[in-house]
Amino acid sequence: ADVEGQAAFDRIIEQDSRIEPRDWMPEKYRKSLTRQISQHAHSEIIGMQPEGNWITRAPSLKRKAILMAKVQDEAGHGLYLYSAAETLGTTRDEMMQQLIDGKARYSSIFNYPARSWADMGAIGWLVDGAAICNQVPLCRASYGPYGRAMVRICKEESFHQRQGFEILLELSQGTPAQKQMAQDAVNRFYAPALMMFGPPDGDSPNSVQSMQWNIKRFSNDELRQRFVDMIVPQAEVLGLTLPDPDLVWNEERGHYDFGELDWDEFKEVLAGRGPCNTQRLERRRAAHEDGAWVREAARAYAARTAGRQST
Ligand code: FAQ
Repeated sequence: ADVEGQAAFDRIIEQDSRIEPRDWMPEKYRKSLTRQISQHAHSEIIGMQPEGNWITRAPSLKRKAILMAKVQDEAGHGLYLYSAAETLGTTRDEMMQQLIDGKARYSSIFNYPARSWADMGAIGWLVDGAAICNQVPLCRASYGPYGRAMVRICKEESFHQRQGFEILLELSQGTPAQKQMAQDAVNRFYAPALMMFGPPDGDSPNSVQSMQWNIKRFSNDELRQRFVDMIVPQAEVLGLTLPDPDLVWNEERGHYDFGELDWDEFKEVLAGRGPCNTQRLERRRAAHEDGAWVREAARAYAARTAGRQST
C-alpha cells in the first residue's frame, strides 16, 4: 500500500476537507464512490421515463413547458454525475453499457408506473422531496467533483419539488374527482418514496464505511425520519393524507413514528422484479440504439477535424 498516500488521504478526511481526482485514494474509496455516483447518474436518466410519459398529455401548454424543462434538468443531472464518476477512472460508455446490460443499479422508485397526471405532482413533491433530503448532505461529500455537482442539482431539485407540490395543491383544491386523483397518487408514491433512502440501517452494508469517509453524513434511517417529519405538515397544507395508520407524533422523541415498510417489496424491485423494471430497461436500450447514428456522426466529425488539424 502507498503509506504516504494513505496518510495524506486520512489527514484530508480527518480535517473534513476534500479529495480531488488527482489525489491518492484507497481503491475501495474509488470503487464505492464510482458505485454510488454511477447509480445516482443512472437514476436521473431512468428517472426521465415516468415523467417523459406525461409530457404529451400535460393538461396545458404551461404545464407541458414546465414538465419538459424538469425532464431536461434530469438529463443534465445525469450528465454532471457521469462526468463526476468519470474523474474516478470509469468511462461514461462503460457505465452506460452496465446500465443497458442490466448490471447496474438505479433507484427503486423509478420502477413504479406514473398512471395519472397527479403522479407528476406526487413525483415532484415526494420523489424530488426525498432526493433533496438525501442529497443536501451529499453537497458536503468528501469527493470534490461529487459534492460540487450536488450543489447545483439540489437547487434544481428544490424547484422541482415546489412544482410537484403546486400540482397537487391545485388538484386538491379542484373538483372532488381531482382531489381523489391527487390522493390516489400520494397513496401509491408514499411508501416507495420512503424506500428511496435505502434499507434500514441494520441491513445497510455500505453505510458505516461511507460515513467514515465523509461521503454519507447521515444514515438511511436518519434521513428517512427527517423526510417523514418534513412531509407531514406539508400534507396538511395540501389537505391530503399520508397512507400510514401508524403515522403519529411522538412527543418524547420529537419525531413522527411511522409504520414498517414492506422490505420484501423493496428487495423484489432491487432484484429486477418491480412493476416496471423490464419496461424501463427496454426503453433505455431502445433509446441508446436509436441514438447510435449521433454517436457515429460525432466520431466521424471528430476524426475529420483531427485530420484537418494535423495537415
Ligand atoms: N434503490 O448499503 P446501502 C433522483 C442498494 S433521486 C436501488 O444502504 P448506500 C432525483 C445500494 O445501492 C434517486 N438500490 O447503500 C430524481 C446497495 O447496493 P450495492 C437517486 C438501492 O449506497 C427525481 C444496497 O442496496 N439518488 O434520481 C436503494 O450506502 C425525480 C445496500 O444499500 C441517489 O442515488 C434504492 N432506493 O445507500 C430524478 C442518491 N437503496 O450498490 C428523476 C445517492 C439502496 O452495494 C425524477 N445515493 N440500494 O450493489 C445514496 O445516497 C446512497 O447510495 C443510497 C444507498 C442512500 C441510495
